[in-house]
Amino acid sequence: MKIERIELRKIFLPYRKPFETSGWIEDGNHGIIARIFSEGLTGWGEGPVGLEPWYNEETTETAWSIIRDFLVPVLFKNEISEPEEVDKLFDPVRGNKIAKTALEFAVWDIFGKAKGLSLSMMIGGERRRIPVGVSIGIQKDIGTLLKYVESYLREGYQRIKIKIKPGYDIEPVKAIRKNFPGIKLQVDANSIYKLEDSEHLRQLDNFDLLLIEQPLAHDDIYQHSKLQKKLKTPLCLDESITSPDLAVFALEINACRVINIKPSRVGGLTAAKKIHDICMHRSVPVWCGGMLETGIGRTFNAALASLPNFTLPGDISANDRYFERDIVSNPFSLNSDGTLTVPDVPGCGAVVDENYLEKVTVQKLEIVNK
Ligand code: OSB
Ligand code: MG
Repeated sequence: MKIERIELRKIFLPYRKPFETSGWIEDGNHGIIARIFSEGLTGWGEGPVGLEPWYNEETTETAWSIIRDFLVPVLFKNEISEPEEVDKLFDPVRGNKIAKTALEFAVWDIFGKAKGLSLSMMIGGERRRIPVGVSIGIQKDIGTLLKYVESYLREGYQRIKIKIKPGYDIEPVKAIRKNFPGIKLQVDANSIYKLEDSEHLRQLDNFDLLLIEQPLAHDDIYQHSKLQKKLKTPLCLDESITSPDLAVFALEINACRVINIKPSRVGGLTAAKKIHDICMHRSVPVWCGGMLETGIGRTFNAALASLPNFTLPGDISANDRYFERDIVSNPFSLNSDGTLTVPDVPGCGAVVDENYLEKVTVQKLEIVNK
């Protein structure tokens, strides 16, 4: 397949309420939506990049220029016969995984449509429904947090993840455990702690957490292995695992016992599936994280989570948990058993509301393959 034309958009889609982590606050999705055209078909992709480099090194501006100046030319130059080839074609461009994801996703979508296969079928997914939870940002006080936990549990979500930071970690966890003793609960620190905080973090062992996500530096693996030795609770890496090779490294040195796989953090579905396979082979459970994606990116995460080793509930909530109005007209809704249904139509399954997409577009660029 030869890509004939690519349309890029920067968007701003506001969240229902700002999302706060240990290190930053996000007011909405400032990501990049890519659309590719070939042989009368169209493929959609999303690079859920932040406006500022607080999660990883990328920003909306850097992703935009990397896509425009380096990744689009690669797609235009090469005839693609399978979507798995894109990961390798992009390899000479170092890092910039979220930028790569925007186009990699779009290629998967267009191939799915061309072959008449859903993404889940193309990658070997087995589950029709995937278990899901909610990631709750830092709240102004524990009372407010408990209200959110209560309402998400009432909606039927299978597990709760809360963001933690120094001064807002042991107490919120203790309060949730006291009020909701049996629930599946986990925490995410987004790299705010140091190895010297081991004794402090050890208190979390008292609350039967599923896991502690990314307590130490975003690019560290070794110190996590030291911390894991001191804790009973499994560590789970997010930020640190940017490639299949780093997943192998982390598991070899016991830096974690669980991996959060986000396709956008590793450059797309091909690398994400590789990490899934590596973990399955070693009997290490995985779950699908999220980057507060629009309804486009969310379909790719859901397809990934239909693979057999995604045994823990993912951060793939219904669209209305994030947005008042999404840019798709077929949002996910939560099934009564706390699952989402994996799309089973050709491609990613997102039906884009093009009028609304136009309204939330901040900048648009069309590039033709001449
Ligand atoms: O660390 O998992 C994270 C959102 C933005 C950036 C990083 C993270 C998150 C989340 C929310 O935790 C996941 C979601 O619901 O999409
Ligand atoms: Mg995380």
